Amino acid sequence: MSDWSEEYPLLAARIAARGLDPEAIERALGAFEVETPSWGYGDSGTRFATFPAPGRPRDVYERIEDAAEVHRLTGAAPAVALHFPWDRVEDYARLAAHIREQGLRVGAVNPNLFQDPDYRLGSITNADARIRARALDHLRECVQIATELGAGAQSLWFADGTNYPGQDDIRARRARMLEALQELYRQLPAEQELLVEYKLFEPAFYATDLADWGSALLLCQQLGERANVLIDLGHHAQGVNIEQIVALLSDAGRLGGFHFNNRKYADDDLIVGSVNPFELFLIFTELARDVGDPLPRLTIDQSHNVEAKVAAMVLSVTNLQEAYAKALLVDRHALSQAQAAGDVIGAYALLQDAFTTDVRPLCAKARVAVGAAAEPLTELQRSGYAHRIVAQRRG
Ligand code: PSV
Ligand code: MN
Repeated sequence: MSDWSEEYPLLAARIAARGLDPEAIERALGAFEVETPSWGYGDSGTRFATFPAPGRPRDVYERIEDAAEVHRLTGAAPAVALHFPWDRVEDYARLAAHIREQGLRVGAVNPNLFQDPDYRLGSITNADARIRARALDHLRECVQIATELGAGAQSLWFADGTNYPGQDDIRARRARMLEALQELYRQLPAEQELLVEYKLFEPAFYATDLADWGSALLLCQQLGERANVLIDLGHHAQGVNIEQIVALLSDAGRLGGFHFNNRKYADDDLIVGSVNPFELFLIFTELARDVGDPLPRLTIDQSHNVEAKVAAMVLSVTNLQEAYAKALLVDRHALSQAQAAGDVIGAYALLQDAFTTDVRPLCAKARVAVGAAAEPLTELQRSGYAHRIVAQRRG
């Protein structure tokens, strides 16, 4: 991008000509926040290989430092989502202090019920009461950790499901899940909410116990008001209209959170906005129908297998800022008029006009206003952070 400050006045005039307020949009952009995931900074891979990345963080403390660097550059990533036991430490007061000292806060706490050998046939849905009790204990432990860290949400995803027809009773599994989560909900402190994430398949290949938004919503309704649905972009069948799910859940007051990533085939966990930026834009047009609309808890949920991890996270955050900015540029008044008049092409053209606007000068201005970098990726390269961590994090 050439100098954003030269390009900005033209863009602002164009925005004002649509009857929108460029300053209000800039303020909304300045307030935009997304949580980055501690697990997105560490090594990850496929079932074929994990390639160790030079400079990768060796523990949660270094993962937090990378998250702080992403926030320093983008001004939009002030919270870090944690995953347990991956981020388990002896002393949570010390971890909380480190997070604060790095200028961050704790995002959602994510229990992990998908790796222990005990969970081969499920965690809270397992037919074995001993294993169910163990899974519930871990959920309770995460509530305790969240309390110690001052986190406001438990973000739940269950790998539970069956691989073959007849393997287990679908209804009994559902009843076991409900029983465990009702117990957890009863013990949940008032300042914490439950986010319930669904996923079509993987690792279960026949019937995932929470496979879609309907299953998750029914469960949340049975649990109570502080249980809401979390949408992950990689967790649907091909072609599912995710912005429509956003609209339905938002209208029902049941959209609790969002996991951003991008996919081409399944749960690919690629950099958000890298494959299908138009879909991301349409999702934001439903997340924010007006400038200043409150957004649900937004989190990046990606695994960076071959790309540089801090750079990948920075790019993910700026892609989100740009998608949000474009959504705020939709001329809603003209859109309603076109819709009322049955003007199919006119309505679509309004969306296309917002989507094709180069919002980079606007995002740069909003970032600079909050003390972040005009061009975060360039600044990351210039700062030498990537080289420093390679030198520091040996062994
Ligand atoms: C599962 O695929 C998921 O989307 C859940 O959110 C997990 O917590 C996360 O990925 C990390 O494995
Ligand atoms: Mn997810």
